[in-house]
Amino acid sequence: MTRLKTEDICHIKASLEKYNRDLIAKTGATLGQIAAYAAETREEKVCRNFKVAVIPLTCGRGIIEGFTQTVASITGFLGFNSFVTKNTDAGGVAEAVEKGAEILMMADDDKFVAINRVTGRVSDNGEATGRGYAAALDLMTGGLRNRNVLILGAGPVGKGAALALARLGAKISVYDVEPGCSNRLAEEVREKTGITVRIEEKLDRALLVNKIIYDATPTPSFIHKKHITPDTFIAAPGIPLGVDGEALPEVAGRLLHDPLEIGVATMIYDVCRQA
Ligand code: 2YG
Repeated sequence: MTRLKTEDICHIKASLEKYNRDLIAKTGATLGQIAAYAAETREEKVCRNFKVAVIPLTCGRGIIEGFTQTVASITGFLGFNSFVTKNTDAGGVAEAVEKGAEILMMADDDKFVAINRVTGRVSDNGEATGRGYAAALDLMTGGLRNRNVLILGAGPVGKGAALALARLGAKISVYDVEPGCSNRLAEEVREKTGITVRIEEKLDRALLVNKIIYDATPTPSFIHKKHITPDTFIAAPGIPLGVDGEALPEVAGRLLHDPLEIGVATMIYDVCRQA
């Protein structure tokens, strides 16, 4: 999973209203409705009484300036009472509990999690992002049942996507630069859902044949104008964007891409939905 940079996220807080209107235009649903769909619940069944604490973690490569504030702005936008702890690490966890936060959110270099202290529910950003984008793609395309979807990238997000897309009834192909990763993803999807995933070995052919593309790779600018038709839809949770500058105007109205919003929204709905 790519490490975010401050410049990837510093615009988010000020543009959440516009981002939400853009989501409605593309999918017919708000950020909250997409997250509710992904968390298999409904907006009205999500308990907003929970207080959310976002805790900065200094381990590994350390703090990303603006990261915890941006996460808190997204959960705040969705109606949750949210704050960033003044303390970091263990002190931040203690402060969160002392201030009565039921939901703790924190990220080190490998994992970004949401924890509901009361119910014990945990949500992982990679899996939640995969599922959140699958839900948004289902809404944007008018329904993925029996539709071919090409997943690019068989990592945590691609796997979360594959499991969610299988549950939505899509016919899934997967391409990864490491064929072994594609095989492992296909194996796990078959074990968990019984669905067979097609393995694509030629990227260019796969991009020319498939109209619904799920880009879960950390690779920039490999989807070109020749791969885009008026029927092309792209879900691209990965940073940087796989669609190159020439292709972008051709698909902009049918492209879902954000550095944090859909993943964070799905995480908080995962851990706050009522049973
Ligand atoms: O607390 C902090 O500021 C830092 N410890 C946060 C570090 C986050 C590192 N992880 C990433 O940048 C991404 N994996 C986050 C999720 C990306 C969403 N697709």
